[in-house]
Amino acid sequence: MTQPWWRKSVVYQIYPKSFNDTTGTGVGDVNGIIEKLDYLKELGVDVVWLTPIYDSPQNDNGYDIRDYYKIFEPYGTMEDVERLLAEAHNRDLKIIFDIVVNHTSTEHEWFKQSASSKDNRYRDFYIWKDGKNNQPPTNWQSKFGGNAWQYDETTDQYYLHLFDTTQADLNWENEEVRDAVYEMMNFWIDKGVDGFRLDVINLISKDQNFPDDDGSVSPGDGRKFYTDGPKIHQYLHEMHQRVFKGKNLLTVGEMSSTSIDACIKYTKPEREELDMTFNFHHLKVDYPNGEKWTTAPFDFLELKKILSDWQVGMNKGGGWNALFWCNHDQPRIVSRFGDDQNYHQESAKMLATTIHFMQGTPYIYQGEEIGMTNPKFKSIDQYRDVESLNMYNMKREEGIDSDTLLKILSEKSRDNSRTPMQWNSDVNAGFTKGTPWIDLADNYQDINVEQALKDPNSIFYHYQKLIQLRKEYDIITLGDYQLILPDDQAIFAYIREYNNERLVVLNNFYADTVDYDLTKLINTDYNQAEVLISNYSDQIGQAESGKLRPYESVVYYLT
Ligand code: TEU
Repeated sequence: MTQPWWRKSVVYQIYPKSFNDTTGTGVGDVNGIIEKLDYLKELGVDVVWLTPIYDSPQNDNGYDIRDYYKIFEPYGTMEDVERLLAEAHNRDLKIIFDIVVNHTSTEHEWFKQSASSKDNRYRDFYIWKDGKNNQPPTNWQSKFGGNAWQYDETTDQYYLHLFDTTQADLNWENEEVRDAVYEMMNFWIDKGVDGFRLDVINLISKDQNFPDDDGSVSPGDGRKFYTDGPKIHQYLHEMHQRVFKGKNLLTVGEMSSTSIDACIKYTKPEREELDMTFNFHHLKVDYPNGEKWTTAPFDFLELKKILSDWQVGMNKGGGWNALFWCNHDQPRIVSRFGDDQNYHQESAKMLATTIHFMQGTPYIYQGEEIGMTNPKFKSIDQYRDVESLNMYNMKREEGIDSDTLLKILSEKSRDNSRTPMQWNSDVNAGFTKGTPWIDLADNYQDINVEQALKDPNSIFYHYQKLIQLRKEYDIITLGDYQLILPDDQAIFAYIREYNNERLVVLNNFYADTVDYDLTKLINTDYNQAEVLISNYSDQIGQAESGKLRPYESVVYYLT
């Protein structure tokens, strides 16, 4: 069966600031990415996603764009980017850009104009409202803490910012905004960019009544008035017509608090919106009662249920998932759902197998392929992330002690994934010859790329094999998915089925050994069971029933 190329692809996410510094500034750069393209080829990925590299004051590390047509100076020049595209294409690698169009930096020229007076021609590029009795227009909360409206004296009105106060929401109701966005996206396609990751794209259409939130979810939550909002499908379809159509791109929407039904609509090919979506429900299983800023063990049964519901639901509705454990906003998965001390290799490989045998397009976040861990920062001075610092300051004001907060941050902060890429055991892990913009994890002597490439049993080669298997076996892309043992407290087991082939994927998520019996599990006949991949070197070719040792993972191919 022929399918779009991106259905059999694997994407590698680069956070340029922390990837590879060639100039000694302490932040990574575009030439640093070019230097590592052969490494990415060796891993076997097809596509590279770069988080924003545009000119930006960096209050949110580039998600606050000042100029969509300029490169952030420390990262390099437009010529460097052109060379990156050419070098990638020479190696048959595609590059997708991160497009942030829910908001811009308040330093963007549009915003400066817009804020300058009520009758400026850019006034309606953003969302301005009068206050209510000297209070903000609504009680909606910003995702980075505090009310989502910022008062601006110049014109005596408030502007909306769902994120930081320096990230002002664009007004998508305004046709001129949409035109300007499509024009900018086409500029990058003309440069040779192969697609886009669209930042919080399901938040662009706001309920134009701007009601207060009644607090049914949490005080001033507000999400129901802009998540998957009234005109979202109309806007994405329009974007498809004006930007994507007929260009063979990869488009992936980052969807905040979305639903399966909405994501089917976003990704069903005939609707002409996007190719695939990220959702985050499976990464909230360690947020008890929806609260991120606390420490809690993860709910394993819930994790299985959520991932499985999305597998079955999206397949049934004709949609397509982006599969991932890690990105620049999430703690490292081996520290989170694995064991980064006693079973580092085993659990990192097991987690990789769990997600890579699902239906969808897998994403690997830089360093995940060598099992990079949370850095376990001890001091607030080590943190850089605006969300973490806001949270820390707000909770300190509420009277929570610093040790408690530091413990929470060491598990939940976005900076956990933003520490420099660990290339080798030299100074600063080979990331920079200068002073890194953020501290490294101090385990880089043991966990680094050079080491991983030397060891045939490394996590790196496990990922490499998973990527190869996806290319060889159509069942991984096309097979139906069924969760088995839904109530088992330790094993995440599922079956994929396509024509007369079956895959049985068994993963032990804990450190105790558990028994299983393959014949009982699948409850049908088969002639042959072959082990396709496992994470214990003595597992290959073993019998069909047995034990799963700590964090053991094994995949059977049955015919
Ligand atoms: O993130 C959107 C988002 O909602 C989160 O994953 C966010 O980090 C989380 O809500 C915080 O608890 C995207 C980007 O990936 C993130 O880096 C940006 O900060 C954010 O949008 C704003 O552009």
